[in-house]
Amino acid sequence: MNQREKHDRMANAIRFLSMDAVEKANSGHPGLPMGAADMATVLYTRFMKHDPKNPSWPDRDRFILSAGHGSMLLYSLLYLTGYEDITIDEIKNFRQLGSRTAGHPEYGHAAGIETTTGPLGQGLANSVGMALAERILNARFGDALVDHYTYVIAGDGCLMEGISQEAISLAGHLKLSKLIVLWDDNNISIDGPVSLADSTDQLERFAASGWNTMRCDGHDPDAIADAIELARHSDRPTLIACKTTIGFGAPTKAGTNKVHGSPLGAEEIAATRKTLGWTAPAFEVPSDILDAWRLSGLNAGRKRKEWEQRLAAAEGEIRAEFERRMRGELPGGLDGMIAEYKQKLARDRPKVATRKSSEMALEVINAAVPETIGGSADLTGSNNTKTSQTKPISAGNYGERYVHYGVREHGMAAAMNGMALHGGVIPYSGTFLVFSDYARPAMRLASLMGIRSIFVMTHDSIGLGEDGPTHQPVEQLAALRAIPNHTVFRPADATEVAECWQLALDSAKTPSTIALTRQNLSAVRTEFVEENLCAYGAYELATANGDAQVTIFASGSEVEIALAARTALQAHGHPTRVVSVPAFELFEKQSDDYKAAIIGNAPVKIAIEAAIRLGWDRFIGLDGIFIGMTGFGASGSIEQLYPHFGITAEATVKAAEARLHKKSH
Ligand SMILES: Cc1ncc(C[n+]2csc(CCOP(=O)(O)OP(=O)(O)O)c2C)c(N)n1
Repeated sequence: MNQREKHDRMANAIRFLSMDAVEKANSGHPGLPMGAADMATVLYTRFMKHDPKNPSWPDRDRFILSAGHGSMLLYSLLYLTGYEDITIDEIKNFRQLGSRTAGHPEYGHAAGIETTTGPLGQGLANSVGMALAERILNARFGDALVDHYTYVIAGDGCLMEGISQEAISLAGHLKLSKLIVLWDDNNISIDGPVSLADSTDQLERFAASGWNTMRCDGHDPDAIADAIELARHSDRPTLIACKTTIGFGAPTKAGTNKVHGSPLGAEEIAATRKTLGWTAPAFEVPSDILDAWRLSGLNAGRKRKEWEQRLAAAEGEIRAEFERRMRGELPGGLDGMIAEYKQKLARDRPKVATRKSSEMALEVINAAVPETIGGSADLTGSNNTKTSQTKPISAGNYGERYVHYGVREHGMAAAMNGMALHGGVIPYSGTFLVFSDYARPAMRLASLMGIRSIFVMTHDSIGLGEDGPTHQPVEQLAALRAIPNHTVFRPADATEVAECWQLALDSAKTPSTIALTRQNLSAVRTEFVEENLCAYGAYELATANGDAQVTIFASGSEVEIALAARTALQAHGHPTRVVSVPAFELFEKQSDDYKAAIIGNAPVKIAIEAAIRLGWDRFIGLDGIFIGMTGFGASGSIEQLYPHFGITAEATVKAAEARLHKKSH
């Protein structure tokens, strides 16, 4: 068998595993794996630095199948190269409940799945963060420990998605030259030919965004290899347009949308076996071909051994720091520094916006935690995400700690996810809370994957004032609270901000949103308590001077309104307690007894949040009083807006007393 025949048979192993698995599952996408099999075979057998036996080795090349619907391509590669997580039984159980081989690649299901893909374009945007994290760690730890490529296979769909432009323009700007994207240029998407909906010259577009671009025949292994080799030496990220035929080998369906997302059917599969000269039954890979694949995995693994020697030879402190960062463990000193900082806050009681107190907390954190990488989507001065330790990262200068993401919220959030997935860095970055809508698909994926991306969302209510309703979030808090495995923090003062940051950093498997104000807030936590009270999600901030007639629950900027209302109500003879609610999700994790005690049984329950009611019934019940927003905000000063929308201590007192009056009659 000559080299070309061997390549063809190795690629055909991917094709048949994929079409047979889709056929058995009776659902899935055979077209992409069949079309991209040659690209993937060249990449994995000639270039990929990976070790199937030690799959999470930190300096492995990252491979991202951005076109996640082609998941059988990835599963086939992992099985063939010898990843233990993906056995032939897993391939046979493709798409079945409980299998590792889910419909789309799910991060955490199996080693070798570097990120969850499926929403098109996300993987491509993650890859930018991975390639950036690689450069950041390389600048810190040197070529001996960190020096790898990030490879992507993207489809037409990934390139049509808007997020792709944010991703590629950021990558081009930062000259992430170790990022190599293989575009499965097959002219077909679901509705039919791509020409139905798009006539972009993709190479021109990428070139205009600062990329190196090439074309090749995506079924010619040597042409693909030559292109990848050139790309590896480029000073810019590279797009290789690999011209392919979707469903390559299927005699009647190849090259059409019929092969995109449904099983080929027994007849077409039999005909494909004939066309490609494949005699092995379903799920059997001829032993010489499986051996060749396994050998490629073994050979690739040698690079890991060399790397381990370099790590062993590294200076003890550097090695320990590298290993700590890659484990995702925070440095030991942080908790002590936060406790000390909280003591200072209890003394100073600063009256500042929580966005400002976030900056103050970050000043402490960034000094103690060298792996935090800050940023903003062009709102640095508003988000207060930059501290004295963080200088801008730029092309060729990756040793710094601040990313100017540009006006690219979605690309930013997805790149942050890529950084978190890469490991060794902890990304946090900001925009206005209302624009979380622009970042939300990536925020949702951070939650689904269970990774530590920290989203700083400032200007968190009508309190931002004059910019008006386009900029004033009303439903965003509820919308973010609706995402499973996502903690939405809304701290009320500088102490709560410090505690929320500590919780966000400690939470390695849950992403966080920290909602912060533009306006100044008084300190509501005036005594030093070492314990992190925000960890309870909701806690009693002020007790009632007697059997509580009223409980007021509030978050963030509305806590001080709640406290003022309490003072007035108590002066009128109505014992009132105030519960601060910095994080709904953490409250739900407490014991039933704790939750019952916090909710309490005051006859009147009120919640105050300058946002919609959704979610607050959990605290106040269906008949509780909600002081907040019922529609969009308005342009005006904060002094006008809060009274205009009835979010004041006076309105709270009035509503409480009216209800108490009614109850006593
Ligand atoms: C954000 C998003 N929108 C829509 C889809 C549904 N979808 C899955 S694949 C696909 C077409 C993709 O075409 P292409 O990338 O060319 O893949 P190919 O047909 O070559 O397999 C669409 C619209 C999706 N997965 N993600």
